[in-house]
Amino acid sequence: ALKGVIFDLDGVIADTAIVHHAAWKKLAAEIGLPFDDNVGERLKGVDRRGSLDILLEHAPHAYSEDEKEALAARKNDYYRQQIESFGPQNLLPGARAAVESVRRAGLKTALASASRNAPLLLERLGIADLFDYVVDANHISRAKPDPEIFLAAARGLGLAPGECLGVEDAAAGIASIHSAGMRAVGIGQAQALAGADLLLPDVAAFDISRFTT
Ligand code: G16
Ligand code: MG
Repeated sequence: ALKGVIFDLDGVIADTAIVHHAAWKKLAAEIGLPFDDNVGERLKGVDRRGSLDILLEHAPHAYSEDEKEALAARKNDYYRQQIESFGPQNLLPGARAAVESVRRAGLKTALASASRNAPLLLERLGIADLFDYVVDANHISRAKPDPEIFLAAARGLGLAPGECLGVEDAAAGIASIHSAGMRAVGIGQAQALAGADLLLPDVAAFDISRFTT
């Protein structure tokens, strides 16, 4: 039976997918690289360095390690500037209610975020106490689509992967959930989420009774 739900943060709970997107787009323009929605979609859920590598796929020349470090730091500065002013108003509509409904149904809740900024965001959004366990990029060594982060979340909840459900807005996240041996709920319209077991337009449409009855 289902005993826990593991939520992604950016794009599921927090309205930050658009902020990451804008920061990468700004960086791409500055260094003269193409950036369209297709690239934007591929970056979702992928960690900072992995995202940069995708962005640089079409770069006309190679970048040194130091240059890559600097570019990743620059993108993070743009992102941080935006979330500096974040508060509970930046939760996605229905996000708090969705997590609370899971708790009320007697299930455990965890957060699995590829972001190193997750602790700051959780604090700003005022939702840290909604989760029984939190795993972010600071705790793991292999990024989504590797299953490590969702497996760590299940372990933290004291549950078997098969007892958990993952909720994600990114293709890399759905892949991570599935390789962890969990069922996946996709949030959004993207073609890239077609592999999800259930696809919902937004987190407000998440209804835990669909899985418990
Ligand atoms: C998020 C975003 C990604 C972002 C990644 C790393 O993951 O979806 O777009 O690149 O975190 O973020 P940072 O640069 O803040 O460490 P998630 O898993 O919460 O969707
Ligand atoms: Mg996400």
